[in-house]
Formats: sequence, C-alpha cells, structure tokens
Amino acid sequence: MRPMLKLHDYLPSQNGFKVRMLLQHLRLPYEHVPVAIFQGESRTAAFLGKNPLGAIPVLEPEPGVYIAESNAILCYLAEGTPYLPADRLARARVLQWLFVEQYNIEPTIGTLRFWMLTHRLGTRQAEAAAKRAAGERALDALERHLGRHPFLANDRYSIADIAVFAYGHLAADASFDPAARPSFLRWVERVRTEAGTLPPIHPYPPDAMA
Ligand SMILES: N[C@@H](CCC(=O)N[C@@H](CS)C(=O)NCC(=O)O)C(=O)O
Repeated sequence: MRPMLKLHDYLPSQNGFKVRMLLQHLRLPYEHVPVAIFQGESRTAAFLGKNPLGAIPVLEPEPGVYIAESNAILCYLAEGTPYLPADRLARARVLQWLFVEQYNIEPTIGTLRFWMLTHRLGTRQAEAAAKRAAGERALDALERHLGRHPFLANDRYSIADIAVFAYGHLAADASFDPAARPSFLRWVERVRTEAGTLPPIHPYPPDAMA
C-alpha cells in the first residue's frame, strides 16, 4: 500500500492553498501537518532538513522524502494527469506561467497582500511602491493574455491556472483593482467553475501581525 502523502503547510499561505487545491482535484487523501511559522517552527533544524529555505509548503510523498516549492509540488502531483500535459511544447507553456507566477505574481501581489493584512507596510513604503508597480504590470499582462485565451496555457485548465489563481484572485486584498481587468475577472470565474468547491481561505491569525 502506498504511504499516505503528508503536506507540511501553514493554512493562511496561498502557496499552500495551490497544493491543497490540486490535491482536492485529484481526490488524493493526505495528512495535513501544520507548521506554526510565526512560532519559529519553519526555522528548526528538523524543518530545515526538510527544506533548507525554511518555507512551507513541503510535500512528503513517502516517509523522509521531501519536495519544497509549491510549483514543484504541483508538477510532481500533476504528472500523468490532464493538469500537466506530457507534450513538450504544451508542458513548456504550463511551466512558462509557473515561472511567471513565482517571479511576477507571488513576490508582488502575494507579498503586498501579506504586508497589508499583517500591518507590515509602515516601514516598507518604497519597496511596497515598487511591488505595486510590478503587480500592476503583472495583472495587465494577465489581462492581455486572457483577452485572447480562456486559460493560461494551451487553452485548457492546468496547474498554471491553479498557481496564478492562488494569489491572483485575492489581488483586491492588496488594493489592486481587478474590476479594471474584465478578461482577468472572467478567467477567475472560469477557474472557479472548473475547480468546483475550493479549499477555504484562512485569515492570518493574531501571531502573524507585526
Ligand atoms: N517560492 C516558495 C515560497 C514559499 C514561502 O514563501 N512560504 C512562506 C509562507 S507563504 C513561508 O513558509 N515562510 C516561512 C518563513 O520564511 O520562515 C513556494 O512557492 O513554495
């Protein structure tokens, strides 16, 4: 019998949400192992042994085997499913958006959202302005692409959509204006339709506040 998958995770993280969303699509049972990142649990020697960067999510597909980085986990879980095509070109187009998500979306919209929701903006005004400008450019790029395509890669729902949806659909939390991007908004609704019931969004608890 295959061992039960374990997901080392912090519920308010949308990087974790991506993985929970795909696990739900694939109907894969897993054990959720909470990591209290604001209590230092991601910086212990034991956790750094799982991911040297000290960040969740970390998937443990079998005891003692660890995969870090949310999008690497998505690729691992989606292998052999319609969420990650086998064809070289089609797969490269999925990877294209996974890299865009990590470079242009998570560190801009995701980080700003975290700073705003946990009151960390105060001392970071200049950095926040740069992230806001980069986040606006990323949303504009999504709008341009989604004006011509129903989904991000290959015109079909894939892990590229799951990854970008995780922080992208919460852009308003960071005071971005998704309503100004109608094609993006229609894509958010298409993803919701494809996904069905989504995992819940968890607010940051008091110990996450600056
Ligand atoms: N690029 C990584 C980012 C992971 C990440 O930043 N995780 C945050 C939560 S969203 C974390 O664990 N932070 C804890 C820490 O840095 O100690 C991914 O996509 O998985």
